[in-house]
Amino acid sequence: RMMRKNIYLIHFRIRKSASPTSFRLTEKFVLLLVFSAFITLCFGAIFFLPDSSKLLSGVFFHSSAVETNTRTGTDSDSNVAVGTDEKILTKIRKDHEKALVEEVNHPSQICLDLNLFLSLVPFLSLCPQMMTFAWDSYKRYAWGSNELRPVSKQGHSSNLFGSIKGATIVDALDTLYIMEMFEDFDMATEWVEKNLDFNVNAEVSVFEVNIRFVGGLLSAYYLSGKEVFRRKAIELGEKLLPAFKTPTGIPWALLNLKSGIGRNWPWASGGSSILAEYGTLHLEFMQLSKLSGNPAFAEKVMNIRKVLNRLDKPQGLYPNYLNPNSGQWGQHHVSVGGLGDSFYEYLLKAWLMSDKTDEEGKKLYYEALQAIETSLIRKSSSGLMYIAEWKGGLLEHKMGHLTCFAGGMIALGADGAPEDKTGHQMEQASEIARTCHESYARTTLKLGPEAFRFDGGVEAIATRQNEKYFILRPEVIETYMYMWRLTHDPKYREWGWEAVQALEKHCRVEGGYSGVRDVYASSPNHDDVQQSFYLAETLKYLYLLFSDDDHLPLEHWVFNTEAHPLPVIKKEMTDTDKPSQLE
Ligand code: DMJ
Repeated sequence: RMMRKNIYLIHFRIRKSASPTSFRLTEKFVLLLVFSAFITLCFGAIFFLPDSSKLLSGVFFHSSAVETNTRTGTDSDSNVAVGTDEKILTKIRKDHEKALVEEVNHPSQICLDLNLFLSLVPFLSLCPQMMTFAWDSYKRYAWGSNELRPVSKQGHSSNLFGSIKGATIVDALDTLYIMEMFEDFDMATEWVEKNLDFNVNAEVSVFEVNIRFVGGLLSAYYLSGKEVFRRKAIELGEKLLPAFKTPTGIPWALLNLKSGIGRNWPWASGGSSILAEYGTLHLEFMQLSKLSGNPAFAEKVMNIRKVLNRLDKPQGLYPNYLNPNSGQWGQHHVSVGGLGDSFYEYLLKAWLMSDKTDEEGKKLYYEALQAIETSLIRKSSSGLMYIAEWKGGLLEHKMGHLTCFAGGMIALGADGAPEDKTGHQMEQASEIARTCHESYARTTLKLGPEAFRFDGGVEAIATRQNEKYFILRPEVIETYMYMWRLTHDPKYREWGWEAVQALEKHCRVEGGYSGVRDVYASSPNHDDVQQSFYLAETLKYLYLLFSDDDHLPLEHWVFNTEAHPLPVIKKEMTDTDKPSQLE
Protein backbone atom coordinates (compact mmCIF):
# COMPACT_ATOMS: atom_id res chain seq x y z
CA ARG A 1 0.00 0.00 0.00
CA MET A 2 2.89 2.35 0.82
CA MET A 3 4.40 1.68 -2.57
CA ARG A 4 1.14 2.32 -4.32
CA LYS A 5 0.77 5.52 -2.32
CA ASN A 6 4.26 6.64 -3.40
CA ILE A 7 3.48 5.88 -7.01
CA TYR A 8 0.28 7.91 -6.71
CA LEU A 9 2.29 10.73 -5.14
CA ILE A 10 4.90 10.70 -7.88
CA HIS A 11 2.15 10.55 -10.45
CA PHE A 12 0.41 13.44 -8.75
CA ARG A 13 3.58 15.57 -8.58
CA ILE A 14 4.36 15.06 -12.26
CA ARG A 15 0.81 15.95 -13.21
CA LYS A 16 1.01 19.13 -11.16
CA SER A 17 3.83 20.45 -13.35
CA ALA A 18 2.65 18.68 -16.43
CA SER A 19 2.89 21.48 -18.93
CA PRO A 20 5.82 20.56 -21.30
CA THR A 21 6.73 24.21 -21.57
CA SER A 22 7.36 24.34 -17.84
CA PHE A 23 10.31 21.83 -18.03
CA ARG A 24 13.81 23.18 -18.28
CA LEU A 25 16.42 21.32 -20.34
CA THR A 26 18.15 19.83 -17.28
CA GLU A 27 14.78 18.65 -15.93
CA LYS A 28 14.00 17.03 -19.26
CA PHE A 29 17.38 15.31 -19.17
CA VAL A 30 16.83 14.00 -15.64
CA LEU A 31 13.36 12.75 -16.60
CA LEU A 32 14.80 11.01 -19.65
CA LEU A 33 17.45 9.36 -17.50
CA VAL A 34 14.87 8.16 -14.96
CA PHE A 35 12.61 6.90 -17.72
CA SER A 36 15.41 4.97 -19.48
CA ALA A 37 16.53 3.46 -16.16
CA PHE A 38 12.98 2.32 -15.55
CA ILE A 39 12.66 0.75 -19.04
CA THR A 40 16.04 -0.99 -18.62
CA LEU A 41 14.92 -2.39 -15.27
CA CYS A 42 11.69 -3.75 -16.75
CA PHE A 43 13.45 -5.41 -19.67
CA GLY A 44 16.17 -6.68 -17.38
CA ALA A 45 13.56 -8.26 -15.14
CA ILE A 46 11.79 -9.92 -18.06
CA PHE A 47 14.82 -11.21 -19.92
CA PHE A 48 17.38 -11.89 -17.21
CA LEU A 49 15.36 -13.43 -14.42
CA PRO A 50 15.91 -17.21 -14.48
CA ASP A 51 13.55 -19.05 -16.82
CA SER A 52 11.83 -15.86 -17.91
CA SER A 53 11.26 -17.52 -21.28
CA LYS A 54 8.54 -19.60 -19.61
CA LEU A 55 6.84 -16.53 -18.35
CA LEU A 56 7.07 -14.86 -21.74
CA SER A 57 5.87 -17.82 -23.70
CA GLY A 58 3.16 -18.75 -21.24
CA VAL A 59 1.71 -15.38 -20.49
CA PHE A 60 2.61 -12.92 -23.21
CA PHE A 61 3.04 -15.09 -26.33
CA HIS A 62 1.01 -18.11 -27.26
CA SER A 63 3.93 -20.27 -28.31
CA SER A 64 3.54 -23.93 -29.08
CA ALA A 65 5.65 -24.73 -26.05
CA VAL A 66 2.75 -23.59 -23.93
CA GLU A 67 0.20 -25.54 -25.83
CA THR A 68 1.80 -28.94 -25.43
CA ASN A 69 2.06 -30.88 -22.26
CA THR A 70 -0.86 -29.30 -20.41
CA ARG A 71 -2.60 -31.40 -17.73
CA THR A 72 -5.75 -32.01 -19.71
CA GLY A 73 -4.44 -31.59 -23.22
CA THR A 74 -2.96 -34.26 -25.45
CA ASP A 75 -0.24 -33.78 -28.04
CA SER A 76 -2.79 -33.60 -30.78
CA ASP A 77 -4.55 -30.80 -28.97
CA SER A 78 -1.53 -28.61 -29.46
CA ASN A 79 -2.50 -27.65 -32.99
CA VAL A 80 -6.06 -26.85 -32.12
CA ALA A 81 -7.23 -23.49 -30.80
CA VAL A 82 -3.68 -22.37 -30.20
CA GLY A 83 -3.56 -19.96 -27.31
CA THR A 84 -7.03 -20.36 -25.84
CA ASP A 85 -7.27 -18.74 -22.44
CA GLU A 86 -8.29 -21.97 -20.80
CA LYS A 87 -5.19 -23.77 -21.97
CA ILE A 88 -2.92 -21.02 -20.84
CA LEU A 89 -4.63 -20.94 -17.50
CA THR A 90 -4.25 -24.69 -17.18
CA LYS A 91 -0.57 -24.38 -17.97
CA ILE A 92 -0.11 -21.59 -15.46
CA ARG A 93 -1.98 -23.55 -12.81
CA LYS A 94 0.07 -26.63 -13.54
CA ASP A 95 3.33 -24.68 -13.28
CA HIS A 96 2.00 -23.10 -10.14
CA GLU A 97 1.36 -26.46 -8.53
CA LYS A 98 4.72 -27.82 -9.64
CA ALA A 99 6.60 -24.85 -8.32
CA LEU A 100 4.65 -24.95 -5.10
CA VAL A 101 5.58 -28.56 -4.62
CA GLU A 102 9.23 -27.88 -5.40
CA GLU A 103 9.23 -24.94 -3.09
CA VAL A 104 7.72 -26.89 -0.23
CA ASN A 105 10.13 -29.77 -0.70
CA HIS A 106 13.17 -27.58 -1.32
CA PRO A 107 12.35 -24.27 0.28
CA SER A 108 15.81 -22.90 -0.39
CA GLN A 109 15.39 -22.92 -4.17
CA ILE A 110 14.09 -19.69 -5.59
CA CYS A 111 10.89 -20.10 -7.53
CA LEU A 112 11.50 -19.80 -11.23
CA ASP A 113 8.46 -17.93 -12.34
CA LEU A 114 7.73 -14.45 -11.11
CA ASN A 115 3.97 -15.00 -11.04
CA LEU A 116 4.35 -18.23 -9.17
CA PHE A 117 6.81 -16.71 -6.80
CA LEU A 118 4.49 -13.87 -5.90
CA SER A 119 1.54 -16.18 -5.32
CA LEU A 120 3.62 -18.47 -3.12
CA VAL A 121 5.14 -15.87 -0.87
CA PRO A 122 2.45 -15.97 1.82
CA PHE A 123 2.35 -19.74 2.14
CA LEU A 124 6.09 -20.25 1.94
CA SER A 125 6.84 -17.71 4.57
CA LEU A 126 4.11 -18.81 6.97
CA CYS A 127 3.23 -22.46 6.88
CA PRO A 128 6.44 -24.28 7.85
CA GLN A 129 7.02 -21.54 10.36
CA MET A 130 3.77 -22.45 12.14
CA MET A 131 5.10 -25.84 13.20
CA THR A 132 8.38 -24.30 14.31
CA PHE A 133 6.53 -21.75 16.40
CA ALA A 134 4.15 -24.30 17.97
CA TRP A 135 7.01 -26.69 18.70
CA ASP A 136 9.48 -24.09 19.97
CA SER A 137 6.83 -22.65 22.27
CA TYR A 138 6.09 -26.11 23.69
CA LYS A 139 9.83 -26.72 24.13
CA ARG A 140 10.32 -23.43 25.86
CA TYR A 141 7.41 -23.41 28.27
CA ALA A 142 6.10 -26.96 28.63
CA TRP A 143 8.82 -29.45 27.70
CA GLY A 144 7.89 -32.91 29.00
CA SER A 145 4.28 -32.03 29.92
CA ASN A 146 1.46 -33.34 27.83
CA GLU A 147 0.41 -30.03 26.35
CA LEU A 148 1.24 -26.33 26.41
CA ARG A 149 -0.80 -23.50 27.88
CA PRO A 150 0.24 -20.78 25.42
CA VAL A 151 -1.27 -17.81 27.22
CA SER A 152 -0.08 -18.62 30.73
CA LYS A 153 3.11 -20.12 29.23
CA GLN A 154 3.23 -23.30 31.25
CA GLY A 155 2.65 -27.04 30.92
CA HIS A 156 -0.76 -28.68 31.01
CA SER A 157 -1.41 -32.35 31.70
CA SER A 158 -4.74 -33.71 30.57
CA ASN A 159 -6.04 -36.63 32.62
CA LEU A 160 -6.77 -38.55 29.40
CA PHE A 161 -3.21 -39.82 29.63
CA GLY A 162 -3.13 -40.55 33.38
CA SER A 163 0.37 -39.74 34.46
CA ILE A 164 1.99 -40.62 31.14
CA LYS A 165 3.90 -37.54 30.06
CA GLY A 166 5.00 -35.99 26.77
CA ALA A 167 1.84 -36.34 24.64
CA THR A 168 2.88 -33.40 22.44
CA ILE A 169 6.36 -34.87 21.92
CA VAL A 170 5.06 -38.27 20.79
CA ASP A 171 2.19 -36.79 18.77
CA ALA A 172 4.58 -34.40 16.97
CA LEU A 173 7.38 -36.87 16.18
CA ASP A 174 6.27 -37.76 12.66
CA THR A 175 5.32 -34.17 11.78
CA LEU A 176 8.84 -33.07 12.74
CA TYR A 177 10.25 -35.84 10.59
CA ILE A 178 8.00 -35.13 7.61
CA MET A 179 8.81 -31.41 7.77
CA GLU A 180 12.51 -32.30 7.91
CA MET A 181 13.01 -30.69 11.32
CA PHE A 182 15.59 -33.34 12.10
CA GLU A 183 17.36 -31.65 15.02
CA ASP A 184 14.05 -31.36 16.83
CA PHE A 185 13.16 -34.91 15.86
CA ASP A 186 16.45 -36.11 17.44
CA MET A 187 15.75 -34.12 20.57
CA ALA A 188 12.27 -35.67 20.79
CA THR A 189 13.74 -39.14 20.19
CA GLU A 190 16.18 -38.64 23.05
CA TRP A 191 13.31 -37.61 25.33
CA VAL A 192 11.38 -40.76 24.36
CA GLU A 193 14.43 -42.94 25.05
CA LYS A 194 15.14 -41.43 28.45
CA ASN A 195 11.78 -40.30 29.79
CA LEU A 196 8.76 -41.91 28.18
CA ASP A 197 7.50 -44.18 30.91
CA PHE A 198 4.39 -46.35 30.91
CA ASN A 199 4.92 -47.85 34.36
CA VAL A 200 2.42 -45.53 35.94
CA ASN A 201 -0.17 -46.26 38.57
CA ALA A 202 -2.85 -44.21 36.85
CA GLU A 203 -5.95 -44.57 34.73
CA VAL A 204 -5.69 -43.68 31.04
CA SER A 205 -8.11 -43.48 28.13
CA VAL A 206 -7.37 -46.60 26.07
CA PHE A 207 -8.51 -44.87 22.88
CA GLU A 208 -6.51 -41.64 23.37
CA VAL A 209 -3.36 -43.45 24.39
CA ASN A 210 -3.70 -45.79 21.44
CA ILE A 211 -4.28 -43.16 18.73
CA ARG A 212 -1.73 -40.63 20.02
CA PHE A 213 1.01 -42.67 21.72
CA VAL A 214 0.89 -46.08 20.00
CA GLY A 215 0.07 -44.42 16.66
CA GLY A 216 2.75 -41.75 17.10
CA LEU A 217 5.42 -44.28 18.05
CA LEU A 218 4.52 -46.60 15.17
CA SER A 219 4.76 -43.80 12.61
CA ALA A 220 8.04 -42.56 14.06
CA TYR A 221 9.37 -46.09 13.74
CA TYR A 222 8.22 -46.56 10.16
CA LEU A 223 9.56 -43.18 9.06
CA SER A 224 12.90 -43.20 10.86
CA GLY A 225 13.59 -46.92 11.37
CA LYS A 226 14.71 -46.22 14.95
CA GLU A 227 14.29 -49.33 17.07
CA VAL A 228 13.37 -47.42 20.23
CA PHE A 229 10.00 -46.50 18.73
CA ARG A 230 9.16 -50.09 17.80
CA ARG A 231 10.11 -51.28 21.28
CA LYS A 232 8.09 -48.57 23.04
CA ALA A 233 5.04 -49.10 20.83
CA ILE A 234 4.96 -52.82 21.61
CA GLU A 235 5.58 -52.21 25.31
CA LEU A 236 2.64 -49.80 25.45
CA GLY A 237 0.43 -52.10 23.35
CA GLU A 238 1.04 -54.91 25.83
CA LYS A 239 0.07 -52.61 28.69
CA LEU A 240 -3.27 -51.95 26.96
CA LEU A 241 -4.18 -55.64 26.51
CA PRO A 242 -5.86 -56.04 29.95
CA ALA A 243 -8.54 -53.57 28.78
CA PHE A 244 -9.99 -56.42 26.71
CA LYS A 245 -10.65 -58.60 29.78
CA THR A 246 -14.43 -58.27 29.66
CA PRO A 247 -17.08 -60.97 29.12
CA THR A 248 -17.42 -60.01 25.44
CA GLY A 249 -13.88 -58.84 24.72
CA ILE A 250 -15.20 -55.33 23.98
CA PRO A 251 -12.57 -53.25 25.81
CA TRP A 252 -13.08 -50.83 28.66
CA ALA A 253 -12.70 -47.12 27.95
CA LEU A 254 -10.43 -46.51 30.95
CA LEU A 255 -7.58 -48.65 32.24
CA ASN A 256 -5.17 -48.45 35.14
CA LEU A 257 -1.87 -49.30 33.49
CA LYS A 258 -0.37 -50.73 36.70
CA SER A 259 -3.24 -52.81 38.07
CA GLY A 260 -4.76 -53.68 34.69
CA ILE A 261 -8.22 -52.82 36.09
CA GLY A 262 -10.62 -51.26 33.63
CA ARG A 263 -13.97 -49.49 33.72
CA ASN A 264 -16.15 -47.32 31.52
CA TRP A 265 -16.87 -43.61 31.56
CA PRO A 266 -19.40 -42.96 34.31
CA TRP A 267 -21.48 -40.80 31.94
CA ALA A 268 -21.80 -43.48 29.22
CA SER A 269 -25.29 -44.95 28.78
CA GLY A 270 -25.76 -48.04 30.99
CA GLY A 271 -22.03 -48.57 31.64
CA SER A 272 -21.38 -48.93 27.91
CA SER A 273 -18.17 -48.80 25.93
CA ILE A 274 -18.10 -46.22 23.11
CA LEU A 275 -18.17 -47.15 19.41
CA ALA A 276 -15.54 -44.60 18.36
CA GLU A 277 -13.24 -45.79 21.16
CA TYR A 278 -13.33 -49.60 20.91
CA GLY A 279 -13.73 -49.25 17.13
CA THR A 280 -10.53 -47.22 16.73
CA LEU A 281 -7.88 -49.71 17.73
CA HIS A 282 -7.81 -51.84 14.62
CA LEU A 283 -5.04 -50.21 12.56
CA GLU A 284 -2.55 -49.84 15.40
CA PHE A 285 -3.19 -53.33 16.77
CA MET A 286 -2.75 -54.99 13.35
CA GLN A 287 0.59 -53.19 13.03
CA LEU A 288 1.60 -54.26 16.54
CA SER A 289 1.01 -57.92 15.68
CA LYS A 290 3.06 -57.51 12.54
CA LEU A 291 5.96 -55.82 14.34
CA SER A 292 5.99 -58.04 17.41
CA GLY A 293 5.04 -61.38 15.88
CA ASN A 294 2.43 -61.62 18.68
CA PRO A 295 -1.00 -62.47 17.20
CA ALA A 296 -2.83 -61.38 20.40
CA PHE A 297 -3.19 -57.78 19.22
CA ALA A 298 -4.85 -58.75 15.94
CA GLU A 299 -7.05 -61.33 17.66
CA LYS A 300 -8.42 -58.73 20.09
CA VAL A 301 -9.54 -56.35 17.37
CA MET A 302 -10.87 -59.06 15.07
CA ASN A 303 -13.01 -60.26 17.98
CA ILE A 304 -14.62 -56.80 18.21
CA ARG A 305 -15.85 -57.27 14.66
CA LYS A 306 -17.28 -60.69 15.53
CA VAL A 307 -19.29 -59.22 18.41
CA LEU A 308 -20.63 -56.44 16.17
CA ASN A 309 -21.46 -58.83 13.36
CA ARG A 310 -23.73 -60.84 15.66
CA LEU A 311 -25.82 -57.80 16.62
CA ASP A 312 -28.90 -56.41 14.90
CA LYS A 313 -28.35 -52.91 13.64
CA PRO A 314 -31.27 -50.51 13.67
CA GLN A 315 -31.73 -49.52 10.00
CA GLY A 316 -28.20 -50.80 9.39
CA LEU A 317 -26.80 -48.13 11.77
CA TYR A 318 -24.34 -48.66 14.64
CA PRO A 319 -25.42 -47.14 17.97
CA ASN A 320 -22.66 -45.35 19.86
CA TYR A 321 -23.08 -47.35 23.09
CA LEU A 322 -22.40 -51.05 23.60
CA ASN A 323 -22.35 -52.82 26.96
CA PRO A 324 -19.14 -54.91 27.27
CA ASN A 325 -20.72 -57.28 29.81
CA SER A 326 -23.98 -58.12 28.05
CA GLY A 327 -22.91 -57.44 24.49
CA GLN A 328 -26.12 -55.40 23.96
CA TRP A 329 -26.51 -51.92 22.57
CA GLY A 330 -27.09 -49.12 25.06
CA GLN A 331 -29.01 -45.97 24.12
CA HIS A 332 -29.77 -45.76 20.38
CA HIS A 333 -27.75 -42.68 19.54
CA VAL A 334 -25.98 -42.75 16.17
CA SER A 335 -23.39 -40.23 15.08
CA VAL A 336 -20.70 -39.88 12.43
CA GLY A 337 -19.23 -37.18 14.70
CA GLY A 338 -18.20 -37.54 18.35
CA LEU A 339 -18.67 -41.04 19.85
CA GLY A 340 -19.02 -42.72 16.43
CA ASP A 341 -16.70 -41.06 13.89
CA SER A 342 -13.46 -43.01 13.68
CA PHE A 343 -15.19 -46.42 13.88
CA TYR A 344 -16.36 -45.87 10.28
CA GLU A 345 -12.98 -44.45 9.31
CA TYR A 346 -11.20 -47.57 10.59
CA LEU A 347 -13.45 -49.99 8.67
CA LEU A 348 -12.38 -48.34 5.41
CA LYS A 349 -8.76 -47.93 6.43
CA ALA A 350 -8.51 -51.53 7.69
CA TRP A 351 -9.31 -52.61 4.15
CA LEU A 352 -6.87 -50.11 2.60
CA MET A 353 -4.06 -50.89 5.06
CA SER A 354 -4.45 -54.62 4.38
CA ASP A 355 -3.59 -53.94 0.73
CA LYS A 356 -7.29 -54.44 0.04
CA THR A 357 -7.34 -58.02 1.30
CA ASP A 358 -9.62 -57.39 4.30
CA GLU A 359 -12.84 -57.97 2.35
CA GLU A 360 -14.91 -57.99 5.52
CA GLY A 361 -13.71 -54.48 6.48
CA LYS A 362 -14.60 -53.29 2.98
CA LYS A 363 -18.10 -54.79 3.09
CA LEU A 364 -18.82 -53.39 6.55
CA TYR A 365 -17.67 -49.92 5.50
CA TYR A 366 -19.74 -49.62 2.33
CA GLU A 367 -22.82 -51.08 4.03
CA ALA A 368 -22.47 -48.62 6.92
CA LEU A 369 -22.02 -45.73 4.49
CA GLN A 370 -25.18 -46.76 2.65
CA ALA A 371 -27.12 -46.72 5.94
CA ILE A 372 -25.65 -43.30 6.77
CA GLU A 373 -26.71 -41.99 3.38
CA THR A 374 -30.23 -43.31 3.76
CA SER A 375 -30.86 -42.27 7.35
CA LEU A 376 -28.53 -39.39 8.23
CA ILE A 377 -27.41 -37.43 5.16
CA ARG A 378 -29.75 -34.55 4.41
CA LYS A 379 -29.79 -31.27 2.45
CA SER A 380 -30.69 -27.88 3.90
CA SER A 381 -33.25 -25.70 2.14
CA SER A 382 -30.46 -23.76 0.42
CA GLY A 383 -28.83 -27.00 -0.69
CA LEU A 384 -26.06 -27.59 1.86
CA MET A 385 -25.46 -31.30 2.45
CA TYR A 386 -24.91 -32.35 6.07
CA ILE A 387 -24.77 -35.49 8.22
CA ALA A 388 -27.34 -35.32 11.00
CA GLU A 389 -27.38 -37.32 14.24
CA TRP A 390 -29.98 -39.94 15.12
CA LYS A 391 -31.51 -40.34 18.55
CA GLY A 392 -33.94 -43.23 19.00
CA GLY A 393 -35.37 -42.77 15.53
CA LEU A 394 -35.46 -38.94 15.53
CA LEU A 395 -33.03 -36.79 13.58
CA GLU A 396 -31.12 -33.99 15.25
CA HIS A 397 -30.16 -31.56 12.48
CA LYS A 398 -26.73 -30.81 13.84
CA MET A 399 -23.28 -31.55 12.47
CA GLY A 400 -20.12 -31.53 14.59
CA HIS A 401 -16.71 -30.21 13.56
CA LEU A 402 -15.59 -33.79 14.21
CA THR A 403 -18.09 -35.01 11.56
CA CYS A 404 -16.31 -32.94 8.93
CA PHE A 405 -13.61 -35.62 8.64
CA ALA A 406 -16.27 -37.60 6.72
CA GLY A 407 -15.72 -35.58 3.52
CA GLY A 408 -12.16 -36.90 3.36
CA MET A 409 -13.20 -40.41 4.34
CA ILE A 410 -15.92 -40.66 1.70
CA ALA A 411 -13.54 -39.31 -0.97
CA LEU A 412 -10.83 -41.77 0.07
CA GLY A 413 -13.24 -44.69 -0.21
CA ALA A 414 -15.02 -43.55 -3.37
CA ASP A 415 -12.60 -45.33 -5.67
CA GLY A 416 -13.58 -48.75 -4.30
CA ALA A 417 -17.30 -48.04 -4.03
CA PRO A 418 -19.53 -50.84 -5.31
CA GLU A 419 -22.23 -50.48 -7.97
CA ASP A 420 -20.66 -47.61 -9.92
CA LYS A 421 -21.04 -45.28 -6.96
CA THR A 422 -17.59 -43.70 -7.25
CA GLY A 423 -18.82 -40.50 -8.88
CA HIS A 424 -21.77 -40.25 -6.51
CA GLN A 425 -19.54 -40.59 -3.44
CA MET A 426 -17.02 -38.05 -4.76
CA GLU A 427 -19.92 -35.66 -5.22
CA GLN A 428 -21.10 -36.32 -1.66
CA ALA A 429 -17.57 -35.78 -0.35
CA SER A 430 -17.22 -32.45 -2.15
CA GLU A 431 -20.62 -31.30 -0.86
CA ILE A 432 -19.67 -32.13 2.71
CA ALA A 433 -16.38 -30.26 2.24
CA ARG A 434 -18.37 -27.27 0.98
CA THR A 435 -20.72 -27.35 3.98
CA CYS A 436 -17.80 -27.54 6.41
CA HIS A 437 -16.13 -24.63 4.62
CA GLU A 438 -19.38 -22.69 5.01
CA SER A 439 -19.36 -23.38 8.75
CA TYR A 440 -16.03 -21.50 8.86
CA ALA A 441 -17.00 -18.79 6.37
CA ARG A 442 -20.17 -17.88 8.32
CA THR A 443 -18.28 -16.99 11.51
CA THR A 444 -16.61 -13.73 12.44
CA LEU A 445 -13.20 -15.28 13.10
CA LYS A 446 -13.35 -17.57 10.02
CA LEU A 447 -12.76 -20.61 12.22
CA GLY A 448 -15.28 -23.43 12.57
CA PRO A 449 -17.56 -23.91 15.59
CA GLU A 450 -17.58 -27.22 17.50
CA ALA A 451 -21.08 -27.96 16.15
CA PHE A 452 -23.42 -26.21 13.75
CA ARG A 453 -27.11 -26.61 13.10
CA PHE A 454 -29.63 -26.71 10.31
CA ASP A 455 -32.83 -25.87 12.12
CA GLY A 456 -34.69 -22.89 13.52
CA GLY A 457 -33.97 -20.91 10.36
CA VAL A 458 -30.17 -21.27 10.45
CA GLU A 459 -27.78 -23.20 8.23
CA ALA A 460 -24.24 -24.22 9.18
CA ILE A 461 -24.24 -21.92 12.22
CA ALA A 462 -23.82 -22.72 15.91
CA THR A 463 -26.80 -21.55 17.91
CA ARG A 464 -25.87 -22.76 21.39
CA GLN A 465 -23.21 -20.93 23.34
CA ASN A 466 -21.51 -24.19 24.34
CA GLU A 467 -21.03 -25.17 20.67
CA LYS A 468 -19.30 -22.00 19.51
CA TYR A 469 -15.74 -22.86 20.50
CA PHE A 470 -12.83 -23.90 18.27
CA ILE A 471 -10.02 -25.98 19.78
CA LEU A 472 -7.56 -26.13 16.84
CA ARG A 473 -9.25 -29.24 15.50
CA PRO A 474 -8.06 -30.74 12.20
CA GLU A 475 -11.11 -32.38 10.57
CA VAL A 476 -12.01 -29.66 8.07
CA ILE A 477 -8.42 -29.24 6.88
CA GLU A 478 -8.10 -33.04 6.79
CA THR A 479 -11.00 -33.14 4.34
CA TYR A 480 -9.44 -30.34 2.23
CA MET A 481 -6.24 -32.38 2.08
CA TYR A 482 -7.96 -35.54 0.81
CA MET A 483 -10.13 -33.56 -1.61
CA TRP A 484 -7.08 -31.79 -2.99
CA ARG A 485 -5.18 -35.07 -3.43
CA LEU A 486 -8.12 -36.75 -5.12
CA THR A 487 -9.43 -33.93 -7.33
CA HIS A 488 -6.69 -31.28 -7.61
CA ASP A 489 -9.38 -28.63 -7.49
CA PRO A 490 -7.47 -25.48 -6.41
CA LYS A 491 -10.33 -24.32 -4.21
CA TYR A 492 -9.23 -26.75 -1.50
CA ARG A 493 -5.85 -25.06 -1.29
CA GLU A 494 -7.56 -21.69 -1.24
CA TRP A 495 -9.77 -22.82 1.64
CA GLY A 496 -6.74 -24.23 3.44
CA TRP A 497 -5.03 -20.90 2.99
CA GLU A 498 -8.04 -19.11 4.51
CA ALA A 499 -7.72 -21.36 7.55
CA VAL A 500 -4.00 -20.59 7.84
CA GLN A 501 -4.75 -16.87 7.87
CA ALA A 502 -7.44 -17.25 10.53
CA LEU A 503 -5.20 -19.42 12.71
CA GLU A 504 -2.42 -16.88 12.46
CA LYS A 505 -4.68 -13.97 13.17
CA HIS A 506 -6.77 -15.33 16.00
CA CYS A 507 -5.09 -18.39 17.51
CA ARG A 508 -1.45 -17.37 17.51
CA VAL A 509 -0.50 -15.79 20.83
CA GLU A 510 2.86 -14.94 22.33
CA GLY A 511 3.44 -18.41 23.74
CA GLY A 512 2.08 -20.67 20.96
CA TYR A 513 -1.34 -21.40 19.43
CA SER A 514 -4.54 -21.40 21.43
CA GLY A 515 -8.15 -22.43 20.85
CA VAL A 516 -10.87 -19.77 21.06
CA ARG A 517 -14.10 -19.78 23.06
CA ASP A 518 -16.46 -18.17 20.56
CA VAL A 519 -15.86 -18.04 16.81
CA TYR A 520 -18.67 -15.49 16.41
CA ALA A 521 -17.16 -12.96 18.80
CA SER A 522 -15.56 -9.86 17.34
CA SER A 523 -12.22 -10.69 18.93
CA PRO A 524 -10.83 -13.98 20.23
CA ASN A 525 -11.14 -15.08 23.83
CA HIS A 526 -8.38 -17.71 24.15
CA ASP A 527 -8.89 -21.02 25.94
CA ASP A 528 -5.16 -21.30 26.73
CA VAL A 529 -4.57 -24.83 25.37
CA GLN A 530 -2.34 -25.86 22.47
CA GLN A 531 -3.76 -29.32 21.81
CA SER A 532 -1.28 -32.04 20.91
CA PHE A 533 -3.39 -32.89 17.85
CA TYR A 534 -2.69 -29.43 16.49
CA LEU A 535 0.91 -30.52 15.84
CA ALA A 536 0.01 -34.12 14.98
CA GLU A 537 -2.88 -33.40 12.64
CA THR A 538 -3.82 -29.80 11.85
CA LEU A 539 -0.35 -28.64 10.89
CA LYS A 540 0.52 -31.94 9.19
CA TYR A 541 -2.60 -31.94 7.02
CA LEU A 542 -1.97 -28.29 6.12
CA TYR A 543 1.57 -29.14 5.11
CA LEU A 544 0.40 -32.10 3.02
CA LEU A 545 -2.34 -30.00 1.44
CA PHE A 546 0.38 -27.82 -0.07
CA SER A 547 2.82 -30.65 -0.87
CA ASP A 548 3.42 -32.94 -3.77
CA ASP A 549 1.20 -36.02 -3.98
CA ASP A 550 4.37 -38.12 -3.76
CA HIS A 551 4.83 -36.91 -0.21
CA LEU A 552 3.35 -39.86 1.72
CA PRO A 553 1.32 -41.16 -1.24
CA LEU A 554 -2.12 -42.46 -0.33
CA GLU A 555 -1.45 -45.77 -2.10
CA HIS A 556 1.30 -46.61 0.37
CA TRP A 557 0.30 -44.90 3.60
CA VAL A 558 -2.87 -44.88 5.65
CA PHE A 559 -3.28 -42.16 8.27
CA ASN A 560 -4.59 -43.26 11.64
CA THR A 561 -7.27 -41.06 13.16
CA GLU A 562 -4.58 -38.87 14.77
CA ALA A 563 -2.92 -38.38 11.32
CA HIS A 564 -0.06 -40.78 12.07
CA PRO A 565 0.89 -42.48 8.79
CA LEU A 566 1.04 -46.28 8.83
CA PRO A 567 2.29 -48.27 5.85
CA VAL A 568 0.05 -50.51 3.78
CA ILE A 569 0.85 -54.10 4.76
CA LYS A 570 1.62 -55.59 1.38
CA LYS A 571 -0.05 -58.89 0.67
CA GLU A 572 2.28 -61.83 0.25
CA MET A 573 2.55 -62.61 -3.41
CA THR A 574 1.09 -66.00 -4.20
CA ASP A 575 2.91 -68.23 -6.65
CA THR A 576 0.53 -67.26 -9.43
CA ASP A 577 1.05 -63.53 -8.73
CA LYS A 578 4.82 -63.86 -8.88
CA PRO A 579 6.53 -63.05 -12.17
CA SER A 580 7.85 -66.21 -13.76
CA GLN A 581 11.57 -66.93 -13.40
CA LEU A 582 12.01 -66.37 -17.11
CA GLU A 583 10.53 -62.85 -17.15
C1 DMJ B 1 -8.15 -36.28 17.47
O1 DMJ B 1 -7.61 -36.74 18.65
C2 DMJ B 1 -8.55 -37.40 16.57
O2 DMJ B 1 -8.70 -36.93 15.27
C3 DMJ B 1 -9.83 -38.07 17.01
O3 DMJ B 1 -10.24 -39.07 16.11
C4 DMJ B 1 -10.92 -37.05 17.15
N1 DMJ B 1 -10.55 -35.92 17.91
C5 DMJ B 1 -9.25 -35.33 17.81
C6 DMJ B 1 -9.15 -34.08 16.96
O4 DMJ B 1 -10.23 -33.30 16.86
